[in-house]
Amino acid sequence: MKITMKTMTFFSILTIVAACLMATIPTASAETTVSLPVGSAAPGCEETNECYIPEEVNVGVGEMVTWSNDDTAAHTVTSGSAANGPDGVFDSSLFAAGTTFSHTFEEEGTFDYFCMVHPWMVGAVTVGLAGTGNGGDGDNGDDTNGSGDEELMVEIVTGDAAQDEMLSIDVTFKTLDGMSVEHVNYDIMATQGTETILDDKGVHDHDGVMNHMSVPLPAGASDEMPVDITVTFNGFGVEEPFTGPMGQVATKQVVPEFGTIAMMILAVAIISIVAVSAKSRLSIMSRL
Ligand SMILES: [Cu+2]
Repeated sequence: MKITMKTMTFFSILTIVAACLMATIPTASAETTVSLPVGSAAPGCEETNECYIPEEVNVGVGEMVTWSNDDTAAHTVTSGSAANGPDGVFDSSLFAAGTTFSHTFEEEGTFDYFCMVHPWMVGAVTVGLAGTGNGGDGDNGDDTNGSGDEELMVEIVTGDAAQDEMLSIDVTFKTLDGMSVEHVNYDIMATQGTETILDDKGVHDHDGVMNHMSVPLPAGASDEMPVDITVTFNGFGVEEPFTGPMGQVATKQVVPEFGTIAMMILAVAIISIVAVSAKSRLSIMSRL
């Protein structure tokens, strides 16, 4: 009988040890990798849901996801959405081509994410066995923006983007009818490769037209070293709280080509018009 008791105690301890091992081993070893493929810095990958591959992954609580930047441009993996902005759950900030970013998910839920520089890049991580039952509802909340009638256009015009010269960036806000707007608040960031060349936060623009100058460019803008400009709209008003659609992001990529066409493009500057709307998703039109 005593032997049995000892045996039972022994097995209870074994069971506890085994339970601990089972609880920790899968957590430590599970890893999911998502690729940021070549070309995702240009719009188009969203048409086949291949800006992050795979676009959606499912992991257990405590598991890690690693994003591998297999592109030639820097990107971010930022929780939230382009429409509503970062939600603060995780953020890689800019990470360079050929590097990785990892995040361990400790809570159940569905976590949408996007690239701050290229907001057409979107993906989602669902955490927990219950999977789709928890967290995100798959609706990124256009309905929470309330005043869906305000439509704004951001015109981003850049000057010559040569090495060691400052890049001039004119930002003009207008309505879709071309009417000027007042008291616009926004953040503007520009990057080239891994370098941040302009980062102005909390800009207040009382007549809707503003010029920004970057630091001297590390390199002339090219296909390999494009300049990415991101404008995040923070609402209308002179004092907080600001009103109107907030957190919308407009982006422009400056890639002057060298050659005959490039000379013309550089001479007239490159104009890109991005419609920012609370109702519709970002639509991007280019105009030379
Ligand atoms: Cu990106």
